[in-house]
Amino acid sequence: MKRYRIAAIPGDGIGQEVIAAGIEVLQALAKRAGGFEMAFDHFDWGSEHYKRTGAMMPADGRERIKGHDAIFFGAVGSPDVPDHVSLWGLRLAICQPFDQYANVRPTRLLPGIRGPLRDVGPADLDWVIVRENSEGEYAGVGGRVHRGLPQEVATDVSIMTRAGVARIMRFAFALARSRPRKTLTVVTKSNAQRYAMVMWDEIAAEVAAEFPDVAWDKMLVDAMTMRMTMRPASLDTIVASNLHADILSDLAAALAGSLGIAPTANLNPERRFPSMFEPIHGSAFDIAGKGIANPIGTFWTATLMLEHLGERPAAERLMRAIERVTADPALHTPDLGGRATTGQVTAAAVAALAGDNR
Ligand code: GGG
Repeated sequence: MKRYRIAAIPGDGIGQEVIAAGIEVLQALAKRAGGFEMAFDHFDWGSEHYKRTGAMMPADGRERIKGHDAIFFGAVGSPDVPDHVSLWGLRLAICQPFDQYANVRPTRLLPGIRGPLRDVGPADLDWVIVRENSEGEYAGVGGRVHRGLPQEVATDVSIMTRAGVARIMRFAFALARSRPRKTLTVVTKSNAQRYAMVMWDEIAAEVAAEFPDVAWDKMLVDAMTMRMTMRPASLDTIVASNLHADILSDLAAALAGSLGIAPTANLNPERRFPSMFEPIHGSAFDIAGKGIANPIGTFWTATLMLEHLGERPAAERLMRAIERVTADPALHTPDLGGRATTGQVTAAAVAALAGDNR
């Protein structure tokens, strides 16, 4: 019997509710699927920890989770802590030192969910966005001088390295190759950003030569928003810089019905460090504590974690349960226009797992 040790970091707001739901479903799945167990170690890091101690996580935080098989993360962000403090103090403080450079964001129209696009069905919207997750606009390079004075200067410098761009391109081309359509769209802004983004394009073309069986094209990020909306079926795998992909994946989630269903994996593909799995959504303080957060994004995220752990049949089993639940509009939470609670959706997922005899 395999036993996985998972570090659970629910974080802020609805992160608490969806991670509890995710653990309940994963434990039910492990029991149903057999062959593996999951042991969760709980870490109370986040904005409350910051208010108590002055840090989002302890100084030895990464040391305490670096031996785990995976990290199951909720959300970060609180109305009474500046967003840049909470984001850099927790999510990015894990992603960047653990070199989780490939952020993978699948988007599909799940059964029973209608997106806002007219005449667009599940066959027309089936994407994976690959977000460069270690540098670019999130390099953390910059500063402020002469604070508060009329001559104040502030910079955020986007850093792109040949090594960083080449590895995310290789990852994205390989992922595109593994999907039936073998198609990759490289998002850029090299008309306006004439140094790093031009290098980004050049490296894309160089890496493309290693993948002659993958068809690829290039889109300016502004035009990409239009293509995603007007011609979704023309897209399959997409690779973009840290910031561009962050924005595009919110659009993708909205086009697939709700941010509440969107999953993500922060991968260290070489497995030198644990990878981290989280729903795309943030802490959503407006609905925190009301019991109406959509746990589907976390359940889908759990399938990505299972795939990473090598438990593909269990991941497929969980995905079938998710699709059974979303197919029933009575089990839609308010973000999907329904009235179901987090608890009802979770119970339905557990029941769907129990009833799956495959
Ligand atoms: N679960 C994802 C999450 O908590 N995101 C918070 C956030 O503000 N993210 C911004 C970013 O990562 O760029």
